[in-house]
Amino acid sequence: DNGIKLLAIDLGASSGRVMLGSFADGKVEVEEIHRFPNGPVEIAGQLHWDVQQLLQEMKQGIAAAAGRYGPLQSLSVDTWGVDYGLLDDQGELLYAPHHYRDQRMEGIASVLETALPPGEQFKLTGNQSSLINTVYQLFADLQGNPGLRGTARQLLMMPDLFHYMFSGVAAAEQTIWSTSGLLNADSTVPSEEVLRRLELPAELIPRLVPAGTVLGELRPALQEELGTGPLKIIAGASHDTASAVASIPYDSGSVGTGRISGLNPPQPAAAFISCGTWSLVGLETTEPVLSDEAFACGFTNESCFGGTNRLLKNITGLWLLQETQRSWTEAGEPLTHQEAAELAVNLDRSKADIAILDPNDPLFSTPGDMPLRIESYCIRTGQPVPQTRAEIIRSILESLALSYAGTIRELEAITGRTVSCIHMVGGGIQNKLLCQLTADATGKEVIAGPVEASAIGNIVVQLTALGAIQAPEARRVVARSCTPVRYQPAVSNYFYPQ
Ligand code: LFR
Repeated sequence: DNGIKLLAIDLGASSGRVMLGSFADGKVEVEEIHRFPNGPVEIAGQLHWDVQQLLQEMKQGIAAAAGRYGPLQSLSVDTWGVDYGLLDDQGELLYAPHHYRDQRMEGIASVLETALPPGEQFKLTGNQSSLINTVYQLFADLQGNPGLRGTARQLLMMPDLFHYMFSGVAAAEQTIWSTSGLLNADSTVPSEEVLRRLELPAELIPRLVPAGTVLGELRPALQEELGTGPLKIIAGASHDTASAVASIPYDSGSVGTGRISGLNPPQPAAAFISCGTWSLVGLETTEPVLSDEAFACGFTNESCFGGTNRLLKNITGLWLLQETQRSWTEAGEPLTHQEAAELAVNLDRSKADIAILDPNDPLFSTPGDMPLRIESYCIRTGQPVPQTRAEIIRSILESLALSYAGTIRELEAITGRTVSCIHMVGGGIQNKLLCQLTADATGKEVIAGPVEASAIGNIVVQLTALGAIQAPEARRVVARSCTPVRYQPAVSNYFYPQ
């Protein structure tokens, strides 16, 4: 038996990829079929998604996979959270969807927050308020262009939009919608209170479906154009972070209620860090955690495959390094990831002079000359300005590790659970120094893998939708398929306070 072949399309911050997933003998394998750029496009001073170009690239990848491997069973797209497109009454896109790093929300945030303060947003939706959230973007769009109230009929989150373009079926997949700030804290229905308070049209939200729902088939015209045969379009865990967390090979004993229980000591928990452009640091819990403490520490609650909750904090991640490298490349002196890691490892480990950055400082959140911004951050905070490339990289990585450690301590305090180990997944774990520094800074074992977390999570969720495996098997399939790399915390640790 040749097993099952399907496609996972993962649209990330720097590139999009069409990946072939193969399932045979209880294991999954992933192969990259087609990779293409996915940066924001500036149009008249605002940042947008290049939807048509992306569709074209995805089609190219699908056709290539079908040509090479024959019949494919299904396809599912995952992307980062919060972004969306608006459709008119003909089902046409009204305009190129905005990219969340666009800055049009800044002017209206205070108006929104007067009507619905961040603390209330958190209690109602479980989401930490953030200018990038769908709720802020939509509010800004409707304020800036009131005519949209007459023309917009449906709001599709980006994976929903691509699934709609492929299948003709519009639905709201739960994990991606759980990043919107528009759903109840359990992510099963829109929050009527939020919609009412902000005067947002409830009709825009399509029917919600859980991760792992077969929406329909690839439209016949596309089947013909791409030579695929009947291919199922699946709403998977279409938020890339939900897919990444679905790929973590821990057992279900790690999922606790998230409530501090005075009676039975709660089970130790495995925490996760999904490492990419963002670092998502958290714990999986059975219910949303809506305590004042969770709010005050900046945690958010999102939905996982299988209906569990993800209590996590968004920390600006390898974005800092990516933008730094982009600046160097533009200056004609590119540095590869590999070189970057090696350079930094070779630095003297006496860390007294390393500047520590707050990765979430607003200074770092938009595209720009990162080395220059790091310099001004250090001057502002009275720290030594890193002088060499190695020092800049080291400063970024140490800062990330320190903020992970602080977040893990907060998670322990908020849930009353001891974090026993940390699963790191995603492209960022190829940076071995970051993994080791994370073990050192937290004092916990780091279990790193899989690297292709979003793609593998996307694939195993599709397998459940196809009925090839049961949901609880998904993580065991990943565990059989990938061998993680373990990092022990350094024994003598003079830099990180434990
Ligand atoms: C990671 C991610 C995060 C989300 C951020 C913005 O790629 O999806 O989970 O908070 O991007 O959408």
